Order: sequence, then C-alpha cells, then structure tokens
Amino acid sequence: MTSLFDPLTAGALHLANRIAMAPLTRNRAPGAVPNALMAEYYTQRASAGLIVTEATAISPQGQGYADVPGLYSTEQLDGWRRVTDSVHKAGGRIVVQLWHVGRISHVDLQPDHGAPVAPSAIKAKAQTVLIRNGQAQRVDTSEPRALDAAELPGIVRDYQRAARNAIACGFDGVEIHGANGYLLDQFLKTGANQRDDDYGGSVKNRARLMLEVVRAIADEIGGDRTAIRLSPVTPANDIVDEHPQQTFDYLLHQLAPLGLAYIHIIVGATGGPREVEGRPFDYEALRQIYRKGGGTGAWMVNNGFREKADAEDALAKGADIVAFGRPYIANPDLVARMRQDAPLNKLDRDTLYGGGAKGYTDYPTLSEA
Ligand code: 8OZ
Repeated sequence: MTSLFDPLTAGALHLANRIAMAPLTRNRAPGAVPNALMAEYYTQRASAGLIVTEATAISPQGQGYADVPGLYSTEQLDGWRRVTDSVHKAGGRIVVQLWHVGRISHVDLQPDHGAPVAPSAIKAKAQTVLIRNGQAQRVDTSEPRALDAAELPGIVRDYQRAARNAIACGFDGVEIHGANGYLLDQFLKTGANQRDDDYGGSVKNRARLMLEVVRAIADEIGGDRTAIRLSPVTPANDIVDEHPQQTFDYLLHQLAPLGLAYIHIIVGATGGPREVEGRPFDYEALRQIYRKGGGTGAWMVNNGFREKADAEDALAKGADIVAFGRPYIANPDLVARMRQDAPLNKLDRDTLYGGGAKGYTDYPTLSEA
C-alpha cells in the first residue's frame, strides 16, 4: 500500500513524500511584497513533500485582497527569491500559486480605482478584505465590468510573465489557481459567464481562457513544472455551474495531453464538507478521463484532511498526493507528527488573516512543545 511518506515524482518535481502544504491566504504581505516573516513561515514547513504558496497575484488587476503578495514587480521577485532560497536550503520544494481574482475584488484594490474585471458584468454575492485605518475589514466585492475579448490576450500574457518570473526567482514550478470562483473559474462556469463570444456559451468556449493560460504557461516553463487547482462544485465566492460533470470532464480531457506536473482537486465545498448538497460529482470518473486521455500528472486531493488514516484512504482510492490546509497552519512539522502519530496543535482562528508572527510563525514543533 502507498504511504504518505513514500516519495513521488510529479513532472519535474521530486517530492520526498506525498504530503503537500495547500495554498493558504494569510494576508501578511503589506504592499503585496513577500517579506522575511513569510520566508520564515514557509521554511518552517519545508519538510512537506511540496509547498504550494498562498495565492499570488499575477498583475495589479489580479489583486483582490489586502496584503496578499504579487509576482510582477522587482521588489516582489526579490522577496520571493529569499523565500525560495531559504526553503531550498532547508530541503523543501515550493511552487507558487498564480492568481487573478476577476470579480472578487474591490475598487480600492484596483488600478486607478477601476471596476474589477469579469467574464460578464454580474456581481458576486461575496466579500473581500480591505485594511482601513490599520484594521482588516470585510467588505462586499464591487460591481465588475465585463472584459472585452481584446483584453484577454493581455491577461494570458500576464499569466505567462508571472510563470517566467516564478522560475526566475527560484520556484520549482507554478500552480495555476483555477478554483474557488476566481477569474478562470468564473469563465469556466455558467453562473458567472453569460458571454456570447468565443469565450462563453458552450463548454468549449467557457474553458477556452483557462486552457489558453495553461498552454501559454506550459510553453513558457514546461508542462512538467505547471499544475492547476480546480474545484468542480465549490460554492465559494458565489460560483456555480449548471453541469459541472460535463464541464470538468471536457476540461480534464483537454488537460490530459499537456504533460502537467499535477492536477489539484478541491473535493466539495472549499473549507467545508466534501459532499455539497444538490451538487453531486463523480471525482473517480474525472480522474479516469484524465488518465484515459494520457494524463500522467500526479493527482492531488484536498479539503478537510486531518487524520492520517483519512489521507491514506484517499491514496488507496487513487490519489497520489494529499494537500493539507488548516493542519499546516498550526503544525510546521506536520510530516513528523503524522509519521509519529503525534497529536496536532490546535488552530487559532483569530490569527488566520493579517497580523504578524502570532498565529503564523509561533506554532511549536513537537520538540519545542
Ligand atoms: C481565503 C481568503 C482569501 C482568499 C481561495 C485564495 O479561496 C483564496 C482565499 C481564501 O482560493
């Protein structure tokens, strides 16, 4: 039986084990620039088989939250280079999650206070976080404007440039954020996309932007350093698709021949139950379609995994890697704890988003506890 502690090669990524640190937004990058505290946080977690960074904006337009990092300015690249150097010195592997939020943003976070961009001018019933007078504050997302088709090649180039930047500053690869109701997921799903051009309507059209982005990045840095995160049925950020099985079956069939490093699937509702009422989904069928299409990437699953037995059950059912989110916030040495069947630290929910070292770099390892 495959164990969580068996090594794995996923494309060009050589992982010491099958435990991944899931991407986790922590809002500790003032000015959108990665800093020394972030380097310490990721380095503490370097024993993960793979670290996926927090979602990282590919452009100023792709920003949607206060104090999340970017990957487009020299300062940001310098900051990330210190993170990747430090993680690599500690023996870790790290990919950066590439993010464009689309309509999940606020005019205060957009260039020239413009409207956030989206496939269609449909406002999400969703909130984002601003910092006002030094305080993190939840606010409704702003009314978006529909992107002109002529703007889309520029967005694809922004993704491609971010991927090039990622490799230039030492990342082992990139994970495209195709999940959770952000730009690419908005194009993909019927609930946010009412376009009548080549980017809306049929599944093929709705998947077009996402596939253009994946291909552009794979061309730039190699498919074997490129991965994507998907969430077929999550209701996160007010997203929904009328026929998710059909949509994702098509998408995975198209992704299969691209030689990607891994496919990262959020099972169910992000941060919630793995079964979503009224949104049944056959994940096993999805994986079969990917494999039958020649997909050789690792299959990473995520959402609510905490117990070792639960994660090893996912491996027994065909997953190759399990990504842990909240357990990784509270347990920098999660791999050692799982190996030893040691208890996990308790998560402090008050320090998830924003702030400093408290609830970020001060969770003890087993030997410190
Ligand atoms: C929590 C808070 C803000 C953003 C996601 C990037 O859901 C996020 C996110 C999560 O993918």
